[in-house]
Order: sequence, then structure tokens, then C-alpha cells
Amino acid sequence: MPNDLTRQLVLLTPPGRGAVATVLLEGPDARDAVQEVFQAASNRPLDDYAPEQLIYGRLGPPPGEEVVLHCRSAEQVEVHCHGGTAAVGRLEKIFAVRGFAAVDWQSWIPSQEPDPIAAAARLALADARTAQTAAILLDQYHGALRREFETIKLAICPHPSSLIPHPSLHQRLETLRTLIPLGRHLTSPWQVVLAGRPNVGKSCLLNALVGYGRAIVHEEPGTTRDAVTVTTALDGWPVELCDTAGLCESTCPVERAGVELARQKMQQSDLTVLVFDAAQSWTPVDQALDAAWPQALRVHNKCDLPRSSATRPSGLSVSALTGQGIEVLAQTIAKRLVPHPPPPGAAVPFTEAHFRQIEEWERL
Ligand SMILES: Nc1nc2c(ncn2[C@@H]2O[C@H](COP(=O)(O)OP(=O)(O)O)[C@@H](O)[C@H]2O)c(=O)[nH]1
Ligand SMILES: [Mg+2]
Repeated sequence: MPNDLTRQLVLLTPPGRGAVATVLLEGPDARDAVQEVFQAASNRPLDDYAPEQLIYGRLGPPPGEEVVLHCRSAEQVEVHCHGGTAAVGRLEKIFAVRGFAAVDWQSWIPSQEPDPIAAAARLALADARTAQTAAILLDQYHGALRREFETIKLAICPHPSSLIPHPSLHQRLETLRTLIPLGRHLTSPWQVVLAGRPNVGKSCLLNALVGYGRAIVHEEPGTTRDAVTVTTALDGWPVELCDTAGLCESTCPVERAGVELARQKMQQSDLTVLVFDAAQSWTPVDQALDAAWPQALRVHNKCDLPRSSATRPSGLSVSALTGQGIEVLAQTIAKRLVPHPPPPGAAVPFTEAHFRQIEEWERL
């Protein structure tokens, strides 16, 4: 609810996107303020309508903006108008002279939620990329983390002098701490880099994985020097796959810049998939590469071709060409990123403030 005497206008939909924009007018006598500038297609006044009814008409000086109103109460009116920025801009002007201050939804949401964790979850939900990450945030919105924090506080507070943590308390904190990496990625995708020597099939593998995920969210063109990134979902987790230039010794400055960028990306990533060509023999260069990235997920591509007889370290066998092993690869990547997905309804910390709070309790 708004403060006692403030009138505010909140744009609830993202600016510039969508066919319809939703603006909330909130504050003392908001419905009367709308009535002053609204002409219903039925010519009936707003008081004639039941609270749940939608009212079509025009708003503002003729010819007016086409809008649909939903009068939630005398203090709250939702206005659905054409999407984009022009119609919203006109509404802002019309209502600014009536004392409605434009407020962004990020500032508005905390005023709606007395529980700061629920408010943070509502804000974070706008950045959830998959249904799975949204479901976890929804659990937090519905109180999973708040209840867990309350339980922990209760366990700590009755005996502040006793600094020996209760064993179950220790266990609870440990569980929360292991979920921090997941919490960090509920609003931003995991970074997975595909790396390896030129021509092993990295770019083809990226396409195959995206085909498996079937949910491209974002695509950026790249050159030999740039890294090409595509955001997809692997087993329900949002993942930014990054294709890199081949890792090789080169004297060409452009290629060397590409290789350097690839190394940086690998270092910064959550996981590197190191791709080798199963049809080629295992060389000392492969061996050196493999040894340099011990945490990487080792993948032997082109398993549709006759396999080179040379022995090679174990790894996932896949074919970007036929699709063989791609599903297992996607699942293995997901498992490496989230080894222990929390059960539905579990408490998951998801903001820096939550992470700090857990660390503070752990130090007690
Ligand atoms: N037979 C076969 N060829 C493949 C496979 N993956 C990639 N290729 C071929 O290998 C070549 C290099 O692939 P590309 O993805 O460009 O390799 P990159 O340099 O590592 O990105 C292309 O001719 C692809 O068609 C595969 O799984 N099987
Ligand atoms: Mg390539």
C-alpha cells in the first residue's frame, strides 16, 4: 500500500517490450483521478462497475489513449495501455499534473512486501531465465528462506553466551552454504566454455547442445577473436555457452588474441568443456592441454568416425554430427554445475545479504 498521502504511478511491465504496458496508479482517490480523464466506451461512470470488472475506454484529451482499466479499489487502478514508451509517456504526463509521481517497480516492490526476503525474491523473479530457477525463487517468495532464517535465529538467540553451535544448527548452516553457488545463478546463467584445439568440433557441439536445450535466449555474433555466446537451458538450468577460438600456438596476432581470450574465458567460467577429436590420435599437445585444465569436463567428439587406435584418457564420447551422446553431455554439464539440486520448497539463499548473513552465523 502507498504511504498515506502519496500518489504514485508505477510501470509494472518492462519498458519498450510487449504489446501491452501495465501502469498502476496508487494513492488517495486514485480512481476519482482516473475518472476525471477517462471516457468508458459504455459511457458509464467507474463507480458503476464491480471491482473485478475490466473497463474499456479512452483516457486523456481526445482522441485519447485506448486503455483497459481494472479498478482494484478507490486507491488502486491498473491501466493497461498500448506497449512501448509513447502511450506510457502520455499517461505519465496526464497523471503528473494530478500529483502522481512516477516510481520504478524496483522501488515499489519493497513497499508492497513487509518481508524483505519476499521482496528480494519478487525482484529476482524478474531475472529468472527458466521455470526451474523461477520455482526456487517462488519458494523463497513463499517463505522458505525466511522460515529457515527464523529457525536459525531462534537456535542462536536463546543462549547468546553459549558459543558452541547446536549440531543441527551447524548442519542447517552447512546446507545453506552449499546452496550459495546455486543461489548466485538464480538470476544469471552459469558460464560454460567450450574449448579445445581448432577443428575438433567446438562450434558444432555448441549448436548440438543448443538444439538439445531448444531454448535460445540470446545470441551474439562473434569473429575469430570474439567469443560467441548463446544462452540456453540444460536440464532446466540457464547456461551461457561460450564457443572459443581454437587453442593453438600461432604467430598471427589476430589468432593469438583469440587464444588469449579463450584462456581468459576458461578461467572465469563455471565449467570448461575440453573438446578433443576422437578420430585423431592423442598427441603431446592434447596431453599438455588436458593437464593444464584438470577441472575441465573431457569430451571426445566425432565418435561417429572410426576411432583412432591411440590410447586416450577417459571422457564422454559424443558426436556433434549425429547427436550421439549429446543428451548425456548436457546432463553431465548440468550435474557438474548443480551437483545437488535442492528439493522443492527448500530454503535457498540468493542475495549477497543472505550470503553474508550465513557467513556471519558460521563465524559464531
Ligand atoms: N564426423 C564428424 N565431423 C564433425 C563432428 N563435429 C564437427 N565435425 C566437423 O569438424 C569440422 C570442424 O568443426 P567445427 O565445429 O568448426 O570445429 P571447431 O574449430 O572446433 O569449432 C567441420 O567440418 C565439422 O563438420 C562430428 O561429431 N563428427
Ligand atoms: Mg569454431
